[in-house]
Amino acid sequence: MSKDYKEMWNNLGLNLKAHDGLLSVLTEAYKNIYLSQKNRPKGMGYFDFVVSEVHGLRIEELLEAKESGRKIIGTFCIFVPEELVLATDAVFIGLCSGADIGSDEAEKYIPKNTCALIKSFMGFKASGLCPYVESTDLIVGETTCDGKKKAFEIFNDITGKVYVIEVPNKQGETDINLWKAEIKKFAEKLENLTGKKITIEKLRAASKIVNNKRKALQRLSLLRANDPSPISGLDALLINQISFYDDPIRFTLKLNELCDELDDRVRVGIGATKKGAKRVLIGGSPMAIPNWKTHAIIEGSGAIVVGEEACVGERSYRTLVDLDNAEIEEAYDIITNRYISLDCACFTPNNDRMKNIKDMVRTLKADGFIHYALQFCTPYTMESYKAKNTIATISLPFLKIETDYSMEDMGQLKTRIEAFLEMIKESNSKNNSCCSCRRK
Ligand code: BJ8
Repeated sequence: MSKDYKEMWNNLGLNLKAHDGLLSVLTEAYKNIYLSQKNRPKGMGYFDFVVSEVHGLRIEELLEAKESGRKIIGTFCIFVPEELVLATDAVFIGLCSGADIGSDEAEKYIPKNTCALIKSFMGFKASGLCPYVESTDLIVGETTCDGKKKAFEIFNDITGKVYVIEVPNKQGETDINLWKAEIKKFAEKLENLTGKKITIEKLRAASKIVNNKRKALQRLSLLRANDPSPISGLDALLINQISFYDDPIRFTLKLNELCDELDDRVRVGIGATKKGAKRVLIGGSPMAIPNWKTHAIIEGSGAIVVGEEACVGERSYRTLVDLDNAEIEEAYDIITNRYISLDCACFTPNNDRMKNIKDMVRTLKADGFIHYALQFCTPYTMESYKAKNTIATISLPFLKIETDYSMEDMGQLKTRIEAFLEMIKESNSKNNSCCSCRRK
């Protein structure tokens, strides 16, 4: 950290002792997992800095924004339209939910057998460890899964600032109508909170900012299709995680600068691993910061993660919102359609996800697919069945893992992942090292 932020944290009501403990664990983990990587692109320096200031400078920026009259909107899900938030000149922030923190405290409110993501955000708040939650003016929840739906009721009891949007379970006409009404209700909520009217001009400007961020993330994603990939999966995952809480304009600029450097690396053949390293696509439950566990095991075993078929990944930036020629009512339709077309496992059926998995395998030239689900995450653990069948149609090695944020199963996961990488090796040699047939 560039300076002492104790006074700021104290004013936010954090538990300073526990918070110091959290920061020292995170700093150590970051050193071991990230800074120990060899031959990282220079442009990662910016993202290392952002991580080092995650509870410092960025919080200071949010408090300054509040001071100047802007509102801070916290979210946990990519169904919350960032465009609407920015159109009211508010700040959009993804909240902490990726660490095994305060589980004992969280279990005073929610059952033990709850997914790690929900437990984490309850634990962060209940233990006084999240300066983001304390900085927000509004926290937006959603009805995507039963766990979140019920947890947000309790979260509102604790924080008093949760607003829940209803996400339909299907994607038919009646669901689209319901979703559009929800989007408009949310827009009204934002207008009332900020005192700023959402006009078409403001929406267009906001969607440009968000689209530019998504385009930069798409550019990063495509660069990983190269062999060797010019960036590690760990670094790419980190960038995706940071995209949820950094200033979007600055983030886009820095990411495009990094992609320029990655273009150069591709031109001269510099990669994060040697050419020919086994390429893994991972998909399923979101990996919120600082959940780096599975990537660390895969890359520590000599393979490379070439894509995340997840919300912290492709699902968040796959599609854009084009409002250039739209008037206000049509703009709401475009936003409605864009978000209800997300291929989250909360939908039934969710066939688009299967098609998207195959597309990602092909585009990123993956040698194997790991389906990753958090324990007790019913939508993704259930959907692993369909994902497995989908992957079987292209004869690609498949591995299903269920885990949480603790380190207890590290050894077991490592053994299973190493066996999976062996399976890829055998499968590749059986196919005369030519697996391009699978990627069609
Ligand atoms: S759009 S994946 S961010 S809902 S991991 S809390 S689903 S039990 S996070 Fe999600 Fe939005 Fe969908 Fe993405 Fe429930 Fe599963 Fe926990 Fe989850």
